[in-house]
Amino acid sequence: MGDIKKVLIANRGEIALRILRACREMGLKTVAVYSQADRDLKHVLLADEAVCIGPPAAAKSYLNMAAIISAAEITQADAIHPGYGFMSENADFAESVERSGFIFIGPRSETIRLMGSKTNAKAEMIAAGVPCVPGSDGALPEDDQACLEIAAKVGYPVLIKAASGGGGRGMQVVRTEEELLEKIQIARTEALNAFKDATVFLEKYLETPRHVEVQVLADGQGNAIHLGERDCSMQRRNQKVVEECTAPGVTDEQREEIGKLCVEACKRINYRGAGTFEFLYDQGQFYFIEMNTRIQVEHPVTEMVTGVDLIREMIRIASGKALTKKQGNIRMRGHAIECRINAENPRTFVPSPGTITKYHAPGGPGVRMDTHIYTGYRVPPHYDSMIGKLICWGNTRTSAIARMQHALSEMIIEGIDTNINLQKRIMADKVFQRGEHNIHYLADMLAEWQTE
Ligand code: MV4
Repeated sequence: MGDIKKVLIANRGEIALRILRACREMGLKTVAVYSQADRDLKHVLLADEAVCIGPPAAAKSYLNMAAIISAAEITQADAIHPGYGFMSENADFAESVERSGFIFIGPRSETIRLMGSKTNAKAEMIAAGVPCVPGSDGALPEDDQACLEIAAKVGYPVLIKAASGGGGRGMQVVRTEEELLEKIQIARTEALNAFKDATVFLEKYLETPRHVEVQVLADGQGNAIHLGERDCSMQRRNQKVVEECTAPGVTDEQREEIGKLCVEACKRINYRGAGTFEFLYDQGQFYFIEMNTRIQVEHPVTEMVTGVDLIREMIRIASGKALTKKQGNIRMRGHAIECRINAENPRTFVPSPGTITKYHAPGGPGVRMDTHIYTGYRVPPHYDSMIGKLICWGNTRTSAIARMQHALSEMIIEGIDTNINLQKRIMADKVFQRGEHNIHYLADMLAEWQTE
């Protein structure tokens, strides 16, 4: 592992700007790579160097490994930060980056590959003592009778998942024995089409869990710490809408217990970088589902509560430095909430690209707006509709919500449709305010609003 003097940012939008800012604070040079649709991105204008890597379609630019590695060669970058999405969890990309002589700011490619297999990831967690959802403990066999026996033992309802899946695609809920075998077939076909791998496994289906995830940092030199948990239950169609740190109802004792287990798991797989352990949280119990080996969209809420700059830590770790922070240095202070700001139609949720004719940022104490937008910026139609994240901190969850409500009403975005009103309604919702929502709540709430 060598020195890092120049970082290539292999991403776009707010996270590219976030990474650029961290680099500047660390005295590192930056290289922006951008598609033809992204010449006017804020971080492209601010970077020391910028390289166009291809046409607007992500497949031909931000997902083009050769173009990105060539840009690193031309600019003599030392390291590549993948951000989230795009190539951030592509083990082949991480491997190519390192084989080309650059530092991948993230885990070793073998770790990304290991966690990409949900069955292998679960086996590691079980070995490390991390609680998992009861299930088939590995791939379902071909034999029908064996599958029926496994499901009967786990108990209905069960959920069939793709081993190479993740993020919720291609799952099948099975409520009775009669439908098990056909649903396994459907799941296998979908998994093969979506992930080129027909391997599926089975778990007990939890009906109304919350989504709680634990943030970790590890240096690949035997040191690992956790930075508490986030609740990401307010979501629609597997897209998170609101996230918060800490999770309502999780006690300091529970945090310490689950955090310790995640740290153990990191040490077991010799994890390196920032990572997230995803759990379903049901009746006060944690059940591991998958591990994300990248920085996540919602990382700022953890930063606001712990005071740790996660992007900075990722870069430090990638340059071979050992973790300086010990678990005892990490204190959870207050509460932070993030509202994702999307350019979308408020009724249909269809993306709403176009020119932002007016932008006024919210501000004040405990208010952080992570965004690349500005007045006159044109939101291109080719990418994700998220254009920013509003993060508010407070001493208590109640004061964080109040601050968020004021910040949302202060923010002005004109020229495109946004979900700001949806966020205002969520913040004013009594069930959310009590912290009693689960992963199905937003869909139910939206259905009710439709009929009002
Ligand atoms: C589950 C589940 C219920 N029971 N597993 C969806 C995304 C993928 N990461 C795992 N997912 C789920 N796994 C069992 N055994 C419910 C979901 C789920 C979900 C989880 C987290 C956040 C949002 C979700 C939305 C629908 C379903």
